[in-house]
Amino acid sequence: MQIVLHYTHRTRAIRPRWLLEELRVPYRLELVDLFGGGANTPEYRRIHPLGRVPALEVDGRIQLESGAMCHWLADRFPAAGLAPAADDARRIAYEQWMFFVPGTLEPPAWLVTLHTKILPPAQRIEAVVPWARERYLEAVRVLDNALDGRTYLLGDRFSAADIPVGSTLMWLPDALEPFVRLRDYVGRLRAREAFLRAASDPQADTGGGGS
Ligand SMILES: N[C@@H](CCC(=O)N[C@@H](CS)C(=O)NCC(=O)O)C(=O)O
Repeated sequence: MQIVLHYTHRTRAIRPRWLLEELRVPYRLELVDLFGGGANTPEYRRIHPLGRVPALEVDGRIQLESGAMCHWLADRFPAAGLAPAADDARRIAYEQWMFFVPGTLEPPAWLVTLHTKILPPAQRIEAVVPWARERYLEAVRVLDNALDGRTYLLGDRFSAADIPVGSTLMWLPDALEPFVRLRDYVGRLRAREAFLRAASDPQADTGGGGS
């Protein structure tokens, strides 16, 4: 099986890269110069019609959406034990957390990031920020409660659901200040060898942690 990940460092593309590192399956990174306009070429738009990253290519078939990539890859390589089987009782929570990220956690986190860091100052709408931060914190509280007595979202074992959840929590570290359980959880995720490999800059001579 040939797996190619169209990748830009320090983007959501870390999610499938992290999962591939957890799985230890061979793959190739195809670097996309997103911030230099490299995703906005006709060639790249044939891969990702929106000109975004990541895009996953498996034997020539393309998949978009980082969450779908985590979901599919974990099911495709069951021996790694990163996704409970459909008849496993933990699958119910697993599906929930996988969809919680694009549906509930990420939208307000993205609004805060957009209107504080990404958009040019003239385009930012300040009034959006406290509202979005409160919505985000509501979702964060749900996760904090879910981790009561658990090492990872599903219990003692790391699963693929920890990747989209954990990588999104890393966007706004200050928001986690009051949540000791979540801070410890993110610390555990950051210390994983697969995360450190996935967070290393593929263009640097030596690796290093990032988000
Ligand atoms: N829901 C998509 C979001 C993809 C996305 O927006 N990626 C960002 C990088 S984190 C991007 O390529 N942005 C470029 C743009 O919006 O033009 C996913 O999770 O894969």
